[in-house]
Amino acid sequence: MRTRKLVSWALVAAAGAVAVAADHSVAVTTASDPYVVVQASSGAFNGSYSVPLSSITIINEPDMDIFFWQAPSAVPILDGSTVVATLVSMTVLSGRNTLPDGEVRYFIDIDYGVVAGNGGPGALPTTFNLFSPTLMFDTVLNATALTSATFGGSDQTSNGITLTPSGPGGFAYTSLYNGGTTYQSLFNGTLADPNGNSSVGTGGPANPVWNPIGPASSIQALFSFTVSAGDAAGGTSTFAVAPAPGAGVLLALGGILAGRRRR
Ligand SMILES: [Ca+2]
Repeated sequence: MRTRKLVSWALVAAAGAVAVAADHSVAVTTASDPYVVVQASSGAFNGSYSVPLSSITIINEPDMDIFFWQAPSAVPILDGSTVVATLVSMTVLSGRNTLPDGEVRYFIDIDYGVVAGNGGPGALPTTFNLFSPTLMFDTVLNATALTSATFGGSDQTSNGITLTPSGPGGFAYTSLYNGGTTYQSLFNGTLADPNGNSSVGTGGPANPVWNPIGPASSIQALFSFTVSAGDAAGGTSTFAVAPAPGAGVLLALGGILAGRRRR
């Protein structure tokens, strides 16, 4: 108990940014800096909003590492003094959690809403890129992963709405691991409704399952899409990685007792 407390204090002292070298008795989880990046572009205007790691809530405990940021209010995304778009709301929760049975999970949860700029005289659409942090951790040798997400929008200008995916491969949502390998891409169809004050939306997959991905040491998620001028869009997602049952748990906990307790 005493040793674990000391290690935990060492993590806090390192501000959660630098891994404590070569002590594999405790899992070390870190998040990239900046923690969140939101980009918006419309016509000739490009804006970006970044959340530095120093401004988020970080909790390091033996059983968990939590990284949390929530937009305190609507945030304008600016190009100089021009408002390109608005980040209406956003919450990004990530980290390491230990379930009651001792299983360790790494996860990134995202929840956000945006409104496209009105586009000026040409009423141009706005393209958004929302990047989660990269969450880094001690390698899980036999990892499994799961993604679930929703994506949609609503017309705010009484002339219908169009949501066009614009991420890698033409998808609106992508979950990545190990620095760039795609785990899952979701939402590759344009969502549109020509009617005023209409809403469009989709979710997927309907029944997410854990799939084996081999060794994993980092995860990230991103949304990329284009919204018709002045309209709203939003989404939610969960991306989780856990050891395959009966395999990685021993490595994660560094002891065989936990394995014997598994039913
Ligand atoms: Ca519209």
